[in-house]
Amino acid sequence: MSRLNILEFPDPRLRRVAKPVESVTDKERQLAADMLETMYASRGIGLAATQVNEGVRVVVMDLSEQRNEPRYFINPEIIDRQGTQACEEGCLSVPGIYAEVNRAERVTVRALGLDGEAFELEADGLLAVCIQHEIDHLDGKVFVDYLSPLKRRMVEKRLRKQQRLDKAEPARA
Ligand code: K1U
Ligand code: ZN
Repeated sequence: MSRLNILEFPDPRLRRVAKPVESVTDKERQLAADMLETMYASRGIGLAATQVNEGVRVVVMDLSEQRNEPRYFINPEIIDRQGTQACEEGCLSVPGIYAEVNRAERVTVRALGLDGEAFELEADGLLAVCIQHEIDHLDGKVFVDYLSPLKRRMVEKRLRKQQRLDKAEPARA
């Protein structure tokens, strides 16, 4: 397994719409394993292939406390949504920024697993939020798109400053 580089907002590559996987092969399984390692190393609960500059519809997640219940979604689609909820979101591509976003409260997602078999999952709470957040990534959307223009400009300014500081003094490994 290897750790992948996570693109950071406002990188234009985060705006690309990912292509469906035609058939699930070892290539997709290897990508999913590398994405999972990257997500765990970054202390995230989800990661979409777009964020690691791979243009395919692959998502990994793990919301368990022990970080031992990985979930894989290939070609995920929301087939039903109900209610609304406001949830504080973060994003590994927008480091250090958290903001409340309105999402559906409950969703039903249809996807393929790593074995290529279709499955459906009903989700609510943080799992529902995370699924919607990750599918947005596959469609080239980032959670800051839901913020007001003023808040979004503030986020962009803060990130530009942080990126300048990181360039001047890269974090030691
Ligand atoms: O897609 C990503 O960038 C991963 C993102 C997923 C996510 C978290 C929270 C709400 C929606 C989507 C993260 O993992 S951010 C880091 C994190 O672990 C976290 C942040 C806020 C609440 C819970 C977890
Ligand atoms: Zn994200």
